[in-house]
This record gives sequence, C-alpha cells and structure tokens, in this order.
Amino acid sequence: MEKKKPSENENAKKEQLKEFTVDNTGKQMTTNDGVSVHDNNNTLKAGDRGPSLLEDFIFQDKLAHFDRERIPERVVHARGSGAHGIFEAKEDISEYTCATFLQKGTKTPVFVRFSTVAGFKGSTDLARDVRGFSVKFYTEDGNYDLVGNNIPVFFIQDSMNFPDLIHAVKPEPNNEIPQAASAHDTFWDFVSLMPESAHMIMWAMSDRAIPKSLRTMEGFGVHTFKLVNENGKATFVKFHWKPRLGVHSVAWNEAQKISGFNSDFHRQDLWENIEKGNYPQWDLGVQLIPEEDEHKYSFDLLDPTKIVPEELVPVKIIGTMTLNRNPENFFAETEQAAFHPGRLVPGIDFTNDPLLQGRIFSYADTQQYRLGGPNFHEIPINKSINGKNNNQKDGFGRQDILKGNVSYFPNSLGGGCPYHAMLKGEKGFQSHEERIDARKVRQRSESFADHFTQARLFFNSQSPQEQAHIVNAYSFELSKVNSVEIRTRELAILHQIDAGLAKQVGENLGITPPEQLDEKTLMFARQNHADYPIQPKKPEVAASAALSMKVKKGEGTIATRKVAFLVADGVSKASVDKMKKALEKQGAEAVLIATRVGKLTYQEGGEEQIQHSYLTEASVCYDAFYTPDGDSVKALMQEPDYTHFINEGYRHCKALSFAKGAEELAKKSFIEKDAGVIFESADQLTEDFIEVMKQHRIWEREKSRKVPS
Ligand code: HDE
Repeated sequence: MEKKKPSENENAKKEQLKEFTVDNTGKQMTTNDGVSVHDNNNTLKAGDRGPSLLEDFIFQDKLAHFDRERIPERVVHARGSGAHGIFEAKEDISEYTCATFLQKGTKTPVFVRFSTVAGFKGSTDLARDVRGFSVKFYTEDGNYDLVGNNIPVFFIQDSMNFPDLIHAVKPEPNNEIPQAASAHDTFWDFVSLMPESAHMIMWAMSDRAIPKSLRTMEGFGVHTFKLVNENGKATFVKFHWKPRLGVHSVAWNEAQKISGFNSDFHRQDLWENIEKGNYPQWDLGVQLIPEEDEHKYSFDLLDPTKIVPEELVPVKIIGTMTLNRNPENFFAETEQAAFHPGRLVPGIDFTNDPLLQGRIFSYADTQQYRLGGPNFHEIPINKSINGKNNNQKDGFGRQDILKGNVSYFPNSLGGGCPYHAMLKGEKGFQSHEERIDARKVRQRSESFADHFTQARLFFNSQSPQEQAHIVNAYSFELSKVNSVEIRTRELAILHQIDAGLAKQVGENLGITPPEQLDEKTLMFARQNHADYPIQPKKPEVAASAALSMKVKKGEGTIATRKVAFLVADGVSKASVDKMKKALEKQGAEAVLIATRVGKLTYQEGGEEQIQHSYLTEASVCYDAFYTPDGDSVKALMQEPDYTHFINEGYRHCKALSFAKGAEELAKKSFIEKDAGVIFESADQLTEDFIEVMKQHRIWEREKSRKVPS
C-alpha cells in the first residue's frame, strides 16, 4: 500500500472529515432523497380539519428518521467529551519500536474522548469516578487506539469479573438509584468481597476521581504493553500522559455543588478553552522495561492492579499531544467514535495481562451492536486515513463501493489483490513471537496475590491533606452504604492497608475495624489463591513522589485559570485593571461578576457590559477571587450572595485577594487571614495572589472548617 509521507499525515484526518462535513447555510430544505420541501409546517390532510394521509412521504421521511435518532449508549463510559488534535513524536525510540507514528518528528492526527465510567450519557461530569482517556491515532499505518484511564490501575485482575463490577457500580437494578455514584450498597458489597480492588479503590477515593478539569488529568495505558522493533525484539512498556497544566482536582463538597450548578462543567471547560485557543497539551511518557526484567520486581507486570513506581523505571517523555479543534458535531464524531484496545499498528503489541486480553474481545463486539453492524469503520470519525482494502463486504450501512467481481482471496481474476504484505516481501502487522508453553487452565497466577502493598504505597505517598481527603471519601461512601456488614468488611480491608486509615474511617462510621479479613472475603479470595492471604514480597519503594498531586514549591502555573472579580456599581476601574493586567500576563482570565447583568458603572465614570451576576454564577466554577475597592464595597456589604460567594471559595481552599478598601468585607464574611488570603495592606497584592494560585489550593485551611457555606 502506498503510504503518505509524514508531512502529509498531519492534516489528513481534517481533510478527510471535510469531505463528509455538510453546511446547510443558505440552502433550500429537502427530504433525505434531495426533493425540495415546500411546507415544513403542515402534514398532508384530507381537508384542513381532516385526518392525515398515509401518502405523506415527506412527513414519513422526517418522522421515521427522528424515531431512530438514538443509538444504545456505551454500556460503560457513556458520558464523554471529545476533541481533535495532533500528536508529535519528539524522541528517537526506533531502538524499541518500529511504529511509524512514534518515529521522531512524525505528526499524527488524533481524536480524544474523555469520559466518566458509571453514569449515563446525560449524567454529571463531576461524579466521583474514574475518567476514561481514549486516544485514536490516525497513523499512516492505520488506526492505533490507546484506550486508557486517568488512574493507572484497575479494580479487577481478570476480565471475567468485568460485567459483575459494572453491574455492582451502576444504579441498582430494582430502582435505578443512584446515578453516577459508587456510594451505594452493591458497589461496596462487591469490592469488599474482592480484595484485589483495594489499590484501585484507594485511587478512586482520592482526589484523582474528582478532577478539576479534563485538561488537568494524567492518562495511563494501565496495562503493560509491548513495543516491538524492526527486528522483532520486544520491550515492555507502560504509557503515561502528563498534562502540561499540572494535575489538579476539586474538593468533594465543591464537586457535589458543581454537579448542581453546571453538570457539563468539564465538557464546557474543554470546549471553551479550545475555542479560545488555550489548546491543552499532554506529554506522552513511556516506562520501558527490558523483556529480561519481566520477573525482576516484587509485583507482576501483567497484573493490572499494579503500577511500576517511577523510582524503579523513570518515565521517558517521547512526544506531545495538543488538542486544537472541537468536533463539528457531537453525535457524528464523539458519540460514534469507536475505540478499541485491540486496534494496533506494527511496532506495538499486547501482553498476556488477563484484563487486557478480555478487552480485546469486548470493544469490537460492543461496537458492532452500538453502531449497528460491521461497517462502523466507515463512519467518518472511525475511518483510517490509510484507507482499507479487503474482501469484507456488505452488511448494514455499507458505504464503500467495491469495484469488480472479486471479493475473495486467493484470486487470479483480481490480479491476486488485495494481496497480503508477505506475498510481496513487504511488512504488515506481525504479532510478537512469544513462546507459550503451558497447560490450559482457569487459574489466577500466584504472582497476582498481593493486594495491599501497592494500596499502602499509594496512601504513604500522599500529603497529609490528600490522606485526609481519602479518609473523608471512604467515610462518605461507606456512610451511604446501608449494610453494616458491608461497611465492616471494607474496614477490614482498610486495616490490611493501613491501621491508622482504617481507624479514622471506622471512627466516622462508629465501627471498630476488624483486624482480620471477613470470612466471606477470604472465601472469594481463596477461590483464586488457595493460601490467601499470602506473605507479600518486600516492596522496592515505600513511597513514590509521582503519586501525589501536591504542587511542588516553585512549580505550577495559573494559565487558563478563571478568577472571579466580585464587583458592583461604583467599583474602582483602576483597582480592577491593575489586577486584571497582572493575571492576564500570566495567562489567567478575569471574569467580572456583579449584582446584575447589563451595565456596570465605574467609580471613575465610564461603564462596562457585564455578562455574569451572583444569580447566574457559582463560586465553585471559579479558581480564585478578587474583590476590588471603590464605592462597590458598600453595596457588597449588603449583598448576601457576595458573602456566600467568597465564603464558599474560602471553604474550598481557594486563593482570595482583597484590595485595600475591600478588606472589611473579608472580616464580615468570616474570612481569616492565612497563606491564601491576600490583603493589599499586608501583602504584595498581585504577586502574592499569583503565587498562591499556582499552588492550586491552600488545603491546609481545611482544618478550620468554620465557614458557613
Ligand atoms: Fe473498557 N470498555 N473495559 N476499560 N473502556 C468500554 O467499549 C471493558 C477497562 C475504557 O471513549 C466499552 O466502546 C472490559 C480498562 C475507556 O468510547 C466496553 C474491561 C480500561 C472506554 C469496555 C474493561 C478501560 C471504555 C464500552 C475489562 C483502562 C471508553 C463502550 C476486561 C485501561 C471508550 C465501548 C470511549 C469502554 C469493556 C476495562 C478504559 C464494554 C470488558 C482496564 C476509556 O467494550
């Protein structure tokens, strides 16, 4: 097959999609068959008050289409948001892989879809949940999908348990409650019987499960994959996406409120930032592990409940992905995008991770159903830029018009085409030739039996505030569980990880954590490992810095953060402009919020049109707050919505700053001076404000919890 040059690839997907993009502007309305519609308001009737006629093909054309406008939502990851972009390979890793799109300098178009897992298609973005992070690379060797998550491990080790896990976390089957939430009996019943979930649950109870933005999430391939070089030599690989804006989350109380104020919060944030030209970027990193090191570690590389700590194998950055274009149409692109971990290109291969192996069946299978048959590869968003040549034909919705009378192989009538690569001494996809010498068994490897060491590693790697959030999350979720037996069983699992963690959660539940695992948990665990619990191997590291989201001193950026300027008529323009200028210089955005939308009058004279008011906005949708001075201060003194706005921002540990004349507003609002509260009279107003914003949150403030909000 004739390949495109890398330079032609960059825009190939955009150009291909253009062919299918329709613009109705200025056009006359037609039926689906292109017949001009004379009247789109009235059905054809026997008399103007008579019955409608069966012969009204124009009405039928319209309604029959409407009646079929919904397709099954994804059984998991139903709620998602997508964007187009480019991946640029920046390092020479040809020693490890022959994948063309990973060769230095190659630019490859991508389509990315982020998602939550448990909620339905219309559910809130801010659910406590894992986030999907799927990337489709339209490479010159065909499509490669890296279908990952924002958490590097998974709940279960074998794909056989996947439907059970999902049935347990989805709304309960009798009453379909609760939506997009794991805080209910069936989920905790399942995971408390499955100690292999312990590590993943620790991540899910951490702030990783409530991201601030899709743009501030890491992504992980989760499984160990293989890179394969030109000579067929394999190297184990773990994939990482590292966001340029840092990894940030919201507070749990904030997440719940955002869900009410704007359930499209993440979707809108992604869309708006791409529209504004704030293109989000992630670096692609790899951890490379030589095949010879397969059995070197205290954990098994094939076990998807384990990470490879970055201290053992550093992450090597090999390229950058930039999302720079919103889809034209949500359904046509984001909803119909079909991702599949079994979509590989030469140079990348699977490992025998039993969770990955099951996925290879499930995705293609579900897509046949969800997208209505075997021709979903022809839907524009799924089409390879490399075209497709094979003898697969017919089926629902077939688009390609295959010429000639040959649709079989081998043939002589079609000149032997399409031919497979080896026939002409060319190279196609070849599976890595791994030696397998085994009995056929339904068994779990002994090397998968340690469920708590890495859960402990994760907990030990968190800052005290992050640990407190984990305690709170377990306490919240288990408090929502009605069964005391299930609560107690999970506490026994927590005790195996960290007695202090179990004790704190236990105190919040009024239960003393048992020291031994529950008999039922042991019974299920022993189905996989007869001698469970086993004596774990000594871990290589006790803590790993990369697992904490705490912003390191001197790092962090405020680029694209939204700062609420809280104003009213009579506000000082000088006070507004000074802060605005300083923030914009660092790439942040100032949003003026007033007592009403429309005209705002400045103290110095002059006016401005205001788009946002305390009625339409919520503090939870902003990153930081500034109250300028001026005559507006008197009005804000009497404005309960203002007080609520900054109280809530304070409670959620955000940075607040007050111009000199506005400082009394802070006192009135129960706000005490701390590292994140900047007073013009005591601090360097703009500089200090920017510095604390870089920290993202002043979590230390949480201790006080005194603020009514
Ligand atoms: Fe998925 N998963 N999954 N999953 N998954 C789907 O495929 C499945 C797993 C992930 O944006 C489904 O097309 C099984 C791990 C993402 O369209 C389905 C198992 C990871 C998405 C499916 C897993 C993921 C899906 C539903 C265990 C992280 C959204 C719709 C063996 C590495 C893709 C679809 C998108 C979607 C099956 C476990 C990530 C049913 C059987 C582990 C990001 O096929």
